[in-house]
Amino acid sequence: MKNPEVVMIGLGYIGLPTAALIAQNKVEVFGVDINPKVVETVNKGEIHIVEPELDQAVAKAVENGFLRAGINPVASDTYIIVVPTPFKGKNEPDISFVESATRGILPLLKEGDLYIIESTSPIGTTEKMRDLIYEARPELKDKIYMAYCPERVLPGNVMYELVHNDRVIGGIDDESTNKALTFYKRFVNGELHRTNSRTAEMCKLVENSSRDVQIAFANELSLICDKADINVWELINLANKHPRVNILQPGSGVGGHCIAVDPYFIVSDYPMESQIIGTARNVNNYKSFWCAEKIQNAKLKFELENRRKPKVALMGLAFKPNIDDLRESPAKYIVNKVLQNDSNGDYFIVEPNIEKHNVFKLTGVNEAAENADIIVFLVAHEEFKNIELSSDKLVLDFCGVIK
Ligand code: SAJ
Repeated sequence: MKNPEVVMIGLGYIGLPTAALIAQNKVEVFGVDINPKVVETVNKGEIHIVEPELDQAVAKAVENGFLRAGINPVASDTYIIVVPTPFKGKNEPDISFVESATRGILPLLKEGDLYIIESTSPIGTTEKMRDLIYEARPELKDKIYMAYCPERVLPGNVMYELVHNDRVIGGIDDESTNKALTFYKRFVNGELHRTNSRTAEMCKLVENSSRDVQIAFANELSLICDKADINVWELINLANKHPRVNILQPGSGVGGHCIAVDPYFIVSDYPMESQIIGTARNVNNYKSFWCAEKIQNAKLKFELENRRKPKVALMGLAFKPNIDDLRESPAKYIVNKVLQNDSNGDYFIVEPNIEKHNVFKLTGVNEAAENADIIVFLVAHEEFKNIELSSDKLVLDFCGVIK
């Protein structure tokens, strides 16, 4: 069998859509994943993650013979590393998956190959991998091209954004940057911006940290306004009428696998210098804890006033509005915390974007809203915006559903 033009290592939320996009352009891609189930699913032309339009893209690419998958890498001209970079210990980035993916292709590398890392990585990772490769294969020194090229796609809109977003491309030298740029030009319509690998690594971390800091500002305002008896939604709306002010929205915390995670890559390596970035993480984490406390207090108050326990509707489990993704979700954290403290309570748990959950018994939106005494909005899903609420209900709106 002919060698594929591209080997994609890691078939997750970014690797699989990227592999499908490249294959759609009639370029042969071989996807690699350590999970045999993922490999089997992809080879059947099916997908193991939720992302609009990805199912058709993978089905077509596999049917047309441009995408196949395996457990071990095969020889190619371009290798793209899109594996997870989790944490070890206390918020310390763990690049061992990037390292083992790199070691896996060491024997396959040859002069002229292009090696790209897309995984979110601490500063200096690409240079570390360059040193690792040169040490094991000294004859390849300065003879392969290496670059860091982060993605910046929004879950739920990945297939569109992969093509249309601008990208930052940072090589270990100018030739590498040029080679990577020529490669991405074949699939990306957005502008491609040249830099070095360290700046590209930092750029990815800074984009998400910047959003985290801005959300922390909004969340901090929500705590202050709660004490000061000011409607934070009205306040932000009014402040944003200023031509140079653009405050984001407070919520029940910050979730997902990017914004709540990437700032720690900076904080862990530059703890003294990253005071604001670290504090923003703490503020956003504290916001979820504060919401759980607010719910407890509202329940106790209701019980004292009515001499019975309230029925509580907990509205939303996803990590942000209008998606079904519960990973790293502040809403789910709050629901768990509330239930932990009161396992005999009467709760309706609502998540309109999923049908069934293996831990939580789910209730429909209207049924919960009609029967609960206290209604807590944890996620601003569209389905919640038109609920008719009778005036006897106590509402805790942490994400501006009612405003
Ligand atoms: N959130 C707020 N208030 C806001 C906006 C968001 O509380 O005003 C919360 C959301 O509810 C959610 C969290 O922040 O819990 C993150 O949601 P998000 O929509 O801001 O971002 P993600 O995590 O879905 O995707 C981000 C994006 N990064 C930026 O917008 C800078 C995306 O472009 C990145 O590609 C992605 O992270 C990633 O993979 O790094």
